[in-house]
Amino acid sequence: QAGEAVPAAQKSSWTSFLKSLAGFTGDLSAMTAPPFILSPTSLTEFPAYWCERPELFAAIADGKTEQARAFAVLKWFISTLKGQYTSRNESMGSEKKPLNPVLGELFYGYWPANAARGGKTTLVVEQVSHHPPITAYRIENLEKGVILTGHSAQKTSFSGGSIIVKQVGHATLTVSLPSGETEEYLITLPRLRIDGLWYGSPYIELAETSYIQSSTGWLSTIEYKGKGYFSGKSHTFKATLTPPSHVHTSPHVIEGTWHTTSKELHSGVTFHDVTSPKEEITVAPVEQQGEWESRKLWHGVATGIREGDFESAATFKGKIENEQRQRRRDESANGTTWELKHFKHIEYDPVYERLGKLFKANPPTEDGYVYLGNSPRSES
Ligand code: CLR
Repeated sequence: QAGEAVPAAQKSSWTSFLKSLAGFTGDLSAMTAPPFILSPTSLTEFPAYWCERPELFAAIADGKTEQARAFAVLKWFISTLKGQYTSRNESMGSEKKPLNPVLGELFYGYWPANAARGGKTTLVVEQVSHHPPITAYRIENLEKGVILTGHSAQKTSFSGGSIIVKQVGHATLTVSLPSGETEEYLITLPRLRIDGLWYGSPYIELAETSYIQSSTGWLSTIEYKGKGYFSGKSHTFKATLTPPSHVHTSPHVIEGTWHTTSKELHSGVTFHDVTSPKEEITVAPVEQQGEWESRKLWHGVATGIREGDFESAATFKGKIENEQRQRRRDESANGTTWELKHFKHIEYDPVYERLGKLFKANPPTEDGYVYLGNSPRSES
């Protein structure tokens, strides 16, 4: 039934939200939505999903051959999808509308070192643009020599009752080998469809194809299907890891559902299994955070949302927005621009250009963000 999951008092505001979506293209994050669908978490926290199984991230460095490392990268990537795309359903009952980060917003955290994964793994996130929203991130396990750098933006449209989200941006992963050489991987991102809107309980389905291209020539092609497609099950994928032309081994073919398990087609051996708990990132307590850190910055708003005090949430949100507007006005009056802390924008990402050619990436070039370092507040 329509609006089944919507609180009675918010049904009409949900309906008008859905109506305003029809024919809409662009930046969904700036749209006003009814309170029941608001999440207290900012989008700057989302890059943490890349590393909630830090041992799989670290294990990439343990691969003894080009093939073994490409295989490990694919396994780590597939194992992040459950967290990336279903965790709000698990923690809050449905997909929700995240807080729209402000320019310069930061999110820092880490996963502690242990024997299984070697060194500490750190995350640095910065909101590098507000209009349109773009989030840049860096994840490092320096002891293992595995580094992920990426940026994330979305283009949304509305079609057939669903929100279609094209992910703009990409990630690059580098592995420093004992030989001193560096292996690179270009990671592209799947398309999202947000279904269940009519009922007021949105959830994500992945669609189309994404790629992981290694500088060694190994290529993973990952196809996503939902209910009603090849297996009929939701969250289905098929990944094919193909060797470079000079290597004469047969490709690995993997099938399964990304939120549970998958198998290698020919051997029947389990490929990935995310039914065990993941490990959330460790973040400094709000009292110890700086002004620009996400949980500190949004604390008032998040508390309001969590406690159902939407008036107070709106007041705090209004303060943040006014302050932002004033900053932008001051900058244009002074002829200055906001300076990023950890990243520098580049028109063309050389890794994207070089590796994208190998599988005819579309688009053929993309911009990127180079990590500048400038370590955050140190955590121990
Ligand atoms: C951000 C990058 C992450 C993966 C990811 C997961 C969920 C996506 C999010 C990205 C972008 C913003 C998003 C969200 C789901 C819903 C939300 C598309 C791609 C939109 C802005 C809000 C929709 C509002 C309805 C739920 C009402 O690695």
